[in-house]
Amino acid sequence: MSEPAAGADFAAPAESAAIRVLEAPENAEAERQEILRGLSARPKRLPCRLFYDERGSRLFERICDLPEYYPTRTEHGLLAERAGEIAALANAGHLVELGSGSATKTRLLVDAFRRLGPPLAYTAIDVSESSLHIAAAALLARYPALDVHGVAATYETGLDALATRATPDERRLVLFLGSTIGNLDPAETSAFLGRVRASLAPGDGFLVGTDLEKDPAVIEAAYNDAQGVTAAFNLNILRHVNRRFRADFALDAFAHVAFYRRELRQIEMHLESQAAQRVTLAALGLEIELAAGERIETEISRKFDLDRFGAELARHGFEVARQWTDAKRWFGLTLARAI
Ligand code: AVI
Repeated sequence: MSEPAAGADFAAPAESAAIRVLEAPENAEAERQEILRGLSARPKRLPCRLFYDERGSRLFERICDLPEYYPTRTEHGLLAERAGEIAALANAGHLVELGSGSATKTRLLVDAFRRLGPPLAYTAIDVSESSLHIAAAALLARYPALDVHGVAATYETGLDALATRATPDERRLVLFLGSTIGNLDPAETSAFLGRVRASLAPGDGFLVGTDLEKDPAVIEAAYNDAQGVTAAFNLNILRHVNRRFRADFALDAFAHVAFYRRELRQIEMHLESQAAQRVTLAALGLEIELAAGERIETEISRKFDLDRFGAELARHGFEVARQWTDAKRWFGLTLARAI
């Protein structure tokens, strides 16, 4: 299929994607239990997906453009260089993206797959329905004929829903970019990889972006930016919890802390209580006490070694087709195939 003229593409109507919302009522109760357990544990913790309300998603977009935050631009550079090779190796007719993706990164891949010729379908799975609409509109504005779908669900529910296929011989490529896999701990990673593999047929592909181990000073700077955007992003989780669970966290009573732990190969973000305080989460019937200096863990972001990551994929029923990295070896892309 040849590239349509850019002018004609942008003139087309944008909103015709099929967006399905998969209700999973058990998720709401599971989330309440998770927050109750996390805030009653030692150390206290909150799940990092609570960063992403509307304000948090906008702050994350700003993080991606910060001079210190190298992962987004490094992965983008790699995709720009390698998209053609990825498309040829994966030879897929359906791209399934976990997360609704930044239109620019997704477009690099869609362009490369369309250059190969066969018609292409694109499905994004994301808990945020509004993010799906934004991503779908951006893609359809550029590719009016693209078969675009969205599934508003957790990755697990969405992958399970896509497991049965309308066209059984169509090859899929699942995209998991941005090193979001680093936000899962080792047990979660293992369960997640098993779930992805179970949703694929032999020969289907899995493209994963991973931030790589490097000088901790570079990593720490990326999570402690000079403009304080990451600090605002971290603190925003409390604003979100206040709204969702009728809580009374005072944002100015906490400070952003981020540091690299070499032994675990991960950077961690925490919120440090600036005084002894008591917080109520009325919707959960929970009251917690924090000592001065006590921290709430909000995120881990693991950093990878490509060989070890390939071995982990092999343990979950994949073979590595190819891996790419940038000149500084700061970020990696792995294309794996289900066996
Ligand atoms: C989404 N995720 C891969 C980001 C990361 O780097 O772990 C989230 C983030 N946290 C602070 N800055 C960016």
